[in-house]
Amino acid sequence: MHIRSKRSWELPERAATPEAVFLDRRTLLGGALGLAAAALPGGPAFAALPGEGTGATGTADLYPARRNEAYTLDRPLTEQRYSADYNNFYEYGTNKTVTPGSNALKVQPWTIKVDGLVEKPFEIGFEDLVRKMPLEERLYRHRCVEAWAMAVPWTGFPLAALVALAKPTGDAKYVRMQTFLDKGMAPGQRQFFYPWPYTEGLTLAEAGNELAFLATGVYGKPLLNQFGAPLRLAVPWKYGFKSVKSINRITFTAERPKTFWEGLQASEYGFWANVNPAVPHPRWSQASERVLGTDQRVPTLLYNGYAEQVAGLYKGLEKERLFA
Ligand SMILES: Nc1nc2c(c(=O)[nH]1)N[C@H]1C(S)=C(S)[C@@H](COP(=O)(O)O)O[C@H]1N2
Ligand SMILES: [Mo]
Repeated sequence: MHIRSKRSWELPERAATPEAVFLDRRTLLGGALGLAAAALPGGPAFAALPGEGTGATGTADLYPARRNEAYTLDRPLTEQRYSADYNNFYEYGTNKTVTPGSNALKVQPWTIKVDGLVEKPFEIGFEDLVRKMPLEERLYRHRCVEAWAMAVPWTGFPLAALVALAKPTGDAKYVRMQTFLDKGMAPGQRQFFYPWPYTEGLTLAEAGNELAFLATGVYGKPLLNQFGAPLRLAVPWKYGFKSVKSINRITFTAERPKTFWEGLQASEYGFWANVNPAVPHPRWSQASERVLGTDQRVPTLLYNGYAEQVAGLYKGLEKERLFA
């Protein structure tokens, strides 16, 4: 993989329109793959989708899970053919076309390490963990800091249930979540200037909020690789980069974890990263967003529309950089 003169995080969206992305795919992918990609944009919604089937983890019998109707949307769900073909997953490249590369992600077996300030550190197999957890489906919005957005049906369980299983000690204040580190499985991790492994974190209060969700599935099936199989975070009131993919380590700490994006560009991507249309990114406005699969731009909402559930978390923290 070559190093571009302009790094990808210097642009809100490298390809401004879906059309440009599809053109890009056709140029990038030759032969049989190119043919498959070319068939995508106009194809039927649920046939021959990118990455289909690669997320199978031995838990397929758990899907579809019961939908929790408490989580409603103000917009239609984004069709899978759009959301599954426009992803950020730097382990598999810095453009939005990560699906072919993410086939290299091996999700079985998958072990999650739970450590740090807990009663007793442990490791647990992904399948064992999922079978202990109360799976449900939730419709969530997702707002990337680059100003594209989607609405997807995640299946998973509250992060609070994992915290309860981990039993953090009284000293723990934060939960740090990390992606695997394996250059062989993720060519993007050979790019030395990134602070791998991808790391994110929340305060324990945020982690205990009802909206904080660990997703194991999407569209009624186990997670496709490009969505961060087998286990990814979904914190819909924050910019998308907080929702770390392919988690294999969860650590409870007293210190605020240093995140991947802080390590890369702290002036632009902070720890809190709550969505706020009134606070622009240093290089672009956050006032509106482009909805994947449409050519619409819609106004962005404070906390991405979830203020009622989360605004209380930030009382007394007004001096923090809550919105960047
Ligand atoms: N490990 C890992 N997690 C990640 C990323 C990444 O590059 N690597 N990108 C983040 C960003 S910027 C966004 S917007 C979302 C994208 O999720 P999606 O591809 O499922 O839409 O994943 C987040 N989690
Ligand atoms: Mo993002």
